[in-house]
Amino acid sequence: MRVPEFVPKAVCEEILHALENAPFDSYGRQRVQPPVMRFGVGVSDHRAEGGVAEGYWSAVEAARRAWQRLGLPYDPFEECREALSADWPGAVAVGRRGGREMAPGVAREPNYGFRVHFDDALREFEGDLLDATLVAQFAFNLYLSVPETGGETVIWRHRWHPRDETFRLPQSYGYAEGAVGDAESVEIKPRVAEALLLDPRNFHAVRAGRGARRIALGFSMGLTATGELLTWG
Ligand SMILES: O=C(O)CCC(=O)C(=O)O
Ligand SMILES: [Fe+2]
Repeated sequence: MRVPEFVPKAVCEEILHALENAPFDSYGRQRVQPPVMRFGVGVSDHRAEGGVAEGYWSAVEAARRAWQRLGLPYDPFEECREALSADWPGAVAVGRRGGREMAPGVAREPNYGFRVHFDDALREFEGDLLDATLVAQFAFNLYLSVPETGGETVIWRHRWHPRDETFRLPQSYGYAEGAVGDAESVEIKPRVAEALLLDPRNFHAVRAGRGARRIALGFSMGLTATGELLTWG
């Protein structure tokens, strides 16, 4: 689903301006190659024995303070949740695990792209990641800055199958392009202020871009068995 001007362009510009000089870190350099920069915390970097490492919670707290230091007069992730609420009859809230609120999301900068991969909380974690049963998942992206050339998001009509593991790149989150073979695909050239919601179980990738930074606010979303939309980073 593509939603043009999901939040007003001026709001996107303001968030981008606040992030322009912010200290981005990189995702784990072994797992994520080519490197992707991020501001904020994502739970995928804090997996331990099928669960969530204790260090995630201190990283969530540190990220909350880092976002506050940007001095924006609102919480950008709350703006996104409010915009989602406008079209959703149930609650839209940050998910909890063991009663503790997860990270609200992350600003990601995959200037060199993301490899072919999928995201699925049900496969990545043992049992329920959140204090809820998820019946569907989405990946949410709100684009703040996009490259002049490249930077496309590609989504394939292909979901994980055990034989895909022969294409797994060693130590990486990603797969060689052969995993998707000649599956049907759609290529999206993101626009500023546009939101993209995709089913992250479909294999997807981001192509390298040139000419400008590719910065998006991103979070995972789950639809619960009781009709709530829960978000996490
Ligand atoms: O940046 C994008 O367009 C997609 C990034 C991605 O892999 C995701 O949202 O799961
Ligand atoms: Fe992804």
